[in-house]
Amino acid sequence: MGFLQEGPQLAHPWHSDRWLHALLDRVLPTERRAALDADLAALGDYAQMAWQRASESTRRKPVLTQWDAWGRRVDRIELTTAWLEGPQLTTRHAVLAAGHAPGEYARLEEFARVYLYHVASEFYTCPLAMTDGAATAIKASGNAALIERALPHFLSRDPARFWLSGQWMTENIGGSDVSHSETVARRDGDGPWRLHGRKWFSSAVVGEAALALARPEGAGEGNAALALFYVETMDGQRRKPELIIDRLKDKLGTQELPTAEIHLDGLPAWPVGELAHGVRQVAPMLNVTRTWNAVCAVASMARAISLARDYATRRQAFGRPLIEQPLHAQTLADMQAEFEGAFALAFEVAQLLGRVENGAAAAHEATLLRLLTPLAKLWTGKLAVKLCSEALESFGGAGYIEDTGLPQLLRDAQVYPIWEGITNVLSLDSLRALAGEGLPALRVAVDGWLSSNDDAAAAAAIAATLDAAAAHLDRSGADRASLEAGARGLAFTLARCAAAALLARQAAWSARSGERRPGAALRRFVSHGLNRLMVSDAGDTGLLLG
Ligand code: MFK
Repeated sequence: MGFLQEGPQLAHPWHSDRWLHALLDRVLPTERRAALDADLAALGDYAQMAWQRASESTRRKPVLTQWDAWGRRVDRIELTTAWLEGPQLTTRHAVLAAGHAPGEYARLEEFARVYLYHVASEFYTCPLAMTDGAATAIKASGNAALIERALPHFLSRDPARFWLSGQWMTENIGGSDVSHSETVARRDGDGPWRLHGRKWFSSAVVGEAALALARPEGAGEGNAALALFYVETMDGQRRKPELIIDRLKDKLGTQELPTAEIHLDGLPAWPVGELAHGVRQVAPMLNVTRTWNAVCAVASMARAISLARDYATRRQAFGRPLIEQPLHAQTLADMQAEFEGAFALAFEVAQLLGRVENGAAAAHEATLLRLLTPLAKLWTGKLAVKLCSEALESFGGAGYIEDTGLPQLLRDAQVYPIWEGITNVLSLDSLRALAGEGLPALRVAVDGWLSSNDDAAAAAAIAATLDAAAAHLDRSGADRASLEAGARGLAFTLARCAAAALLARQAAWSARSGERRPGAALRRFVSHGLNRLMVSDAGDTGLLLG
């Protein structure tokens, strides 16, 4: 046998993660920090076991069986092992319950768990995100009956009581634009509301509940006439016959996740709030699932970089390990700095969410959260694809070979910019947030994050870029078309400014104990540039597309 290359080893995702350690050490009171350790270590153990298991087994996908041998409609879905383990594992480690516990740190403690668990979960985190979002939207609705009925299941620490919830919005006619949704809610006299229609992407179809947009019969056109309904899918052990699974989607990635096309044929439903303005009512859910999207995107980046870095110590080329090759090292360090910025921003959103929900936020922080949520989602989604692609390339040909487990990272990452609103839709959403006091709130926050900063060059770059963003907004503000055309560039610019200021805060804190690494991440991140503003000539755009 000739030369055999050693494959990459996965370092323990919790014990080896200096960013999460540093964040939790900086933010959490000592006793809360200590209480978290056992859950995080266990989720890290699970992630390492799952990586090992995946490398030793053939990949499986969920299988839908629609009819049994005797012709009975069953719509049974066989799940992968990680999915079967999901309820037990996540209730034992209180992944969702932690986020809804009282106290301003609840969301940070939840998302630390999510970050460590996500890649190993095979996207069981998707329905968990929706369940979290459904719990949040139902709480926000103030609907006492639904709160009492659903939340003890959604937030249970007991797998036997635990329910997953879906989010049924997308229809053939609209993904980003739900205003033409065709699902109708009908009511016979005093009987229950019943939903009739077709939902085109149902990611948690194995769940026990869902929140669904539907148009009450006779209500007008447009999205204001849509209402938000709560449904339950199971009748004891059997799926309700009014919920029909047409087929599972054949997707580029997230293949363990059984995303389905479904028909609702009179499924009983309860209004969550008033019988209109369903989009407004579902918004708290969207903002929570977008935070999950950002944290999960960062988790995928962490995995890709961890493997690429490890491999660079094991692979020799041109007489030395890859990590000693200047250009390879430069490439990995560039990835690292971008990842650290994304990590800082995603977890800032998680902390803000906890503070706002628990009444511990400063005056500007609710507005800041509204702005940073779409920014974090859209920027981390794009970055995950870029970094996972770069990580695969750092393995050369091996990165393109299925049974290394590496291509899956890239395929899965491609979902982050798509799910929960594509980059352009999220960029437009950030304009909604900027229409109020979004930019002033960001400036107040950035000033606070930079208060102990000693990197004058970074502070100057951030200030100059925020000024440029403000000038850009002033210039294009009155012209909606040019404001929208530049929304993506503006969103990336603001996300990068926020991330740089957050890196500066972490660097200043770490420098106190002589830790110089975060300062290097800040310098490298800023050197990649903060300004991504794009002002393009509308006439040229027309010519190019003509
Ligand atoms: C592992 C990772 C975990 C992630 C889980 C992923 C699961 C993946 C499954 C899916 O992808 S499910 C499909 C997700 N679909 C979307 O995310 C839809 C994308 N489209 C949008 O986001 C649109 O912006 C949206 C449909 C929400 C609204 O578009 P419209 O119809 O133009 O809304 P409009 O009229 O501007 O807003 C209606 C109301 O909602 C307004 O409030 P008012 O009624 O009080 O005026 C808005 O201010 C409010 N609103 C909209 N977005 C909001 C919001 N409020 C707060 N936060 C927001 N983000």
